[in-house]
Amino acid sequence: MSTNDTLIFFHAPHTRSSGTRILLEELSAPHELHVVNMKAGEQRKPAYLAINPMGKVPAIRHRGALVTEQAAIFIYLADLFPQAGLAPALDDPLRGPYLRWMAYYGSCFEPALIDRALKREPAPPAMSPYGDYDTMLKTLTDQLAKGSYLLSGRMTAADVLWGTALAWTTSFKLVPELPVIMDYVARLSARPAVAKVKALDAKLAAEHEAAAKAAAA
Ligand SMILES: N[C@@H](CCC(=O)N[C@@H](CS)C(=O)NCC(=O)O)C(=O)O
Repeated sequence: MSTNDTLIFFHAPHTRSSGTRILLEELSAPHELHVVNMKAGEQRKPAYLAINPMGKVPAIRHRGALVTEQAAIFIYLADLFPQAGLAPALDDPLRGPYLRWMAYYGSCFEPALIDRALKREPAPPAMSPYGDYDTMLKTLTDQLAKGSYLLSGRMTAADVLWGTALAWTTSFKLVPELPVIMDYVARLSARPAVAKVKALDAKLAAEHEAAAKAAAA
């Protein structure tokens, strides 16, 4: 039975929320899964818009509060389960860089990616939140080149975010398959949590596909 303390996770298979699902696995975080069937357009229906007015996943609800935006969700969850060791503590010198790379994802990487995907003329570098695409990417790859993980030797929740994001963005050819990126993606993709979520998501996606076919018949 759900209580105010139940962690509710709103998820659709094969979307950005799959990364959150991987993090929940990595954290061994007990949660209640609420599946949003995007094939049926549930994300734009009143029931889901009442939860997240943006109509987007991932979203979580915990202790009466809604958390959206991957970076915020990742920071929140990794702090909520400190025993998993995926969040540098507040007084850890790595806390600042950890937050930096979480925020970089949403404020630099994603806007750059969407401009590139849509072949849009980017804003002038001084006005753009990410400067220019090449500088944005080089800043990231220079960091990745320093060690196995974003914060060198230590894997954190930021790697779960970036590992999943770079896996789909390289496969969509939005990010070049540079060795430094592909090595990182391979390292993070080899984790058991990723295989587990892949299988769970494949099952969910098949159910949504079958429901869509049945509705159309
Ligand atoms: N800014 C959001 C973006 C989330 C997002 O774009 N989610 C997509 C799935 S990959 C979505 O829910 N799309 C549904 C829609 O807009 O209809 C975040 O970082 O969490």
